[in-house]
Amino acid sequence: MKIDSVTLNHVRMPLVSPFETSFGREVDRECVIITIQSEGLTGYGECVATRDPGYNYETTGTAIHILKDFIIPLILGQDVKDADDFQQRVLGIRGHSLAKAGVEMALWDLLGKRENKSLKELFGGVREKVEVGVSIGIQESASSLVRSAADYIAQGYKRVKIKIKPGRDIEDASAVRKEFPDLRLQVDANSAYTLDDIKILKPLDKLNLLLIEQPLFEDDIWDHHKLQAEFSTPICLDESILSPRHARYAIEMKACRVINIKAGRLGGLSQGIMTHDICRENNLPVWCGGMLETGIGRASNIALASLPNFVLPGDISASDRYYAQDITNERFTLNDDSTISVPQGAGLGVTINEEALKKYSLASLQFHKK
Ligand code: OSB
Ligand code: MG
Repeated sequence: MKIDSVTLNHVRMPLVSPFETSFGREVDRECVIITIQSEGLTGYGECVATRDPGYNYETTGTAIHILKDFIIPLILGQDVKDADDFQQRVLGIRGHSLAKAGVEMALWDLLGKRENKSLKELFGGVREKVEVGVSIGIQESASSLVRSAADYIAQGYKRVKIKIKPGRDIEDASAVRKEFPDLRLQVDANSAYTLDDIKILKPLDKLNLLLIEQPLFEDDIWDHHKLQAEFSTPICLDESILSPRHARYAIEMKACRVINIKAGRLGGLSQGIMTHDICRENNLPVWCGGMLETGIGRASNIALASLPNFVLPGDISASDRYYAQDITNERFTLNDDSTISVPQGAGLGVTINEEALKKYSLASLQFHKK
C-alpha cells in the first residue's frame, strides 16, 4: 500500500463522567487520530496516548513528536505491505508503543478496505459478539460507587471492574461485593502498591473476585510472582506486559494467571494477536483492555476480542458510557446478554463524523509524500 498522506488530529473529547484511577482523574480524554490516505482509500487509527504520563510514559505530546519526526518519515511515500512490514520499519524506534499501534491500526483499516474484509475476518476471529463489562473509576465514597455499579448493572453490564488505590481498596470492593454477592467483579490498581502492601491487599482474596489487575509496578513482573504465590485470586497483568515476550516471561515466572491485552500497550494489533497466541498455547486466559477509546479504537478492540482465547469479558463498554457524541457515525450499544456485536464492514467497519472530528481537534498536522 503506497502511503500518500498521513494526518494527525490531536483530539480532546469530554467524558460523560470523570474517570478517576490511582494515577489521576480525567474529565476530558485526549488521543491522536491518525488518517492515512493510500491509493484512493482512507484508513483510520487511534493512538491511545493520553494528556498525562500516568498510565505509562507516553503522552499525546510524545506521540505526536515520535509520529511526526520518526514514524511518518519511515512510511510516507513508501509501499508498506502489511502490519509485519510496518513493524520491521519501526524496529529501530525503541518503545513508544502507543504511537506505533495507532499507525498499525490505520494500516489494518486500509488492508481490510482493500480486500473488502472486516478486521475480524483478517484476524481469524471466531465470534459475532464479544462479552463486555464496565470499568468504573474511583467515586466519592464507597456508597456512591455501589450506586454507580447498580446503575451499570441495570443497564445490562454483567461484569464490573472497579479501580482501587491505597486507602480506597478493601472498603470499596467489599461494599460492592456485599450489595451484589453473585456479580462478576474484579479490581484494577494501576500499579499503586508494592510487595510491602501484601497485608493491605490480602482481604481482597476473600471477595470472590475474577481477578486483581496490576497491583504492583510496571517493571515488577518478579514481585507479581511473589504476590501471586500468596493469593488464590488470579493476578492479571496490564501495564507490565509490553510485548509478546513479556507475556512469556510472566507465564514462565508464574507472575499472573490472566493477561489484559491492549494493542496500544503492546505496540500494535499484530503484537496483540501474537500475545493472544502465546497465552493460548499456555492455557492462560486473556481479555481485551480499554483506554476509553473513541468509536475507532473501540471497533479495533471488539475485532481483537473476537479471537478464541479472549474468554473473559473485555473493558469494552457501549459508546454512551464514555461520550455523548463520538467521532464515528456508528455508536456501539450493549446487547441484552452483556455483549457488543463485532463490526462486519470492511476494515474497522466504522465511518468518521468529519464535523465531530474537526470540532474536537485541538490541532491538525498533515504530511504529504514529496
Ligand atoms: O488500566 O485498564 C486500565 C482506562 C485508561 C487507562 C487505563 C485503564 C483504563 C480503564 C478503562 O480501565 C477501560 C475502558 O473502559 O476503556
Ligand atoms: Mg488496567
